[in-house]
Amino acid sequence: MISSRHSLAVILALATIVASPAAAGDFAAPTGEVLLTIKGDIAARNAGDTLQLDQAQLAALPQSSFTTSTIWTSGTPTFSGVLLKDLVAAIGAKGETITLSAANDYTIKMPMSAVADDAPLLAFLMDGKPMSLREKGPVWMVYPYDANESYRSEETYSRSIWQLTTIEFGE
Ligand SMILES: Nc1nc2c(c(=O)[nH]1)N[C@H]1C(S)=C(S)[C@@H](COP(=O)(O)O)O[C@H]1N2
Ligand SMILES: [Mo]
Repeated sequence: MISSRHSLAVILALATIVASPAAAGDFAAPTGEVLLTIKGDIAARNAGDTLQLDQAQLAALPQSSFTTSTIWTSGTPTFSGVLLKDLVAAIGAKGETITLSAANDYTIKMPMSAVADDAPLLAFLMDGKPMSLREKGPVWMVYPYDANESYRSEETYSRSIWQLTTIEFGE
């Protein structure tokens, strides 16, 4: 028979385990093609100082999607993937500045403060399908341009980096 004091201790211990967020760092090595490499001030790593993510690992993070026209596509595609804010939370990323780089050497910097609740989205599906390099994939950072006039700005267009390969968190 467990004493009530012991039961309380067990309950408190279990409650502590349940309340702790999943430890950042819980990422196995990618088994598929690496779509994103993340560097800098991050708590989760699986390849030296960096975190490499394949599509299955991106799909295992919290998923979001929105439907919007863009100045680069026709119609109103639905983009699905991981909100940058959810990636930041999942991997314990910190720092003032985010530097994003593409396969074609295009690079942009944005402040961490520009990571909003609704955008940007690291999209890896358009209308439910992976995007080829020609279609600006495999990862395209997009905004819900139709939903908010402030997203139809040159600053946001310049941040809409396609063929995104690398994200670095830092000063
Ligand atoms: N990978 C990649 N993404 C990019 C760019 C680029 O050159 N390469 N140009 C950016 C800039 S500065 C803007 S304004 C828009 C340009 O879109 P446009 O080439 O259709 O004018 O995409 C952004 N995303
Ligand atoms: Mo631009």
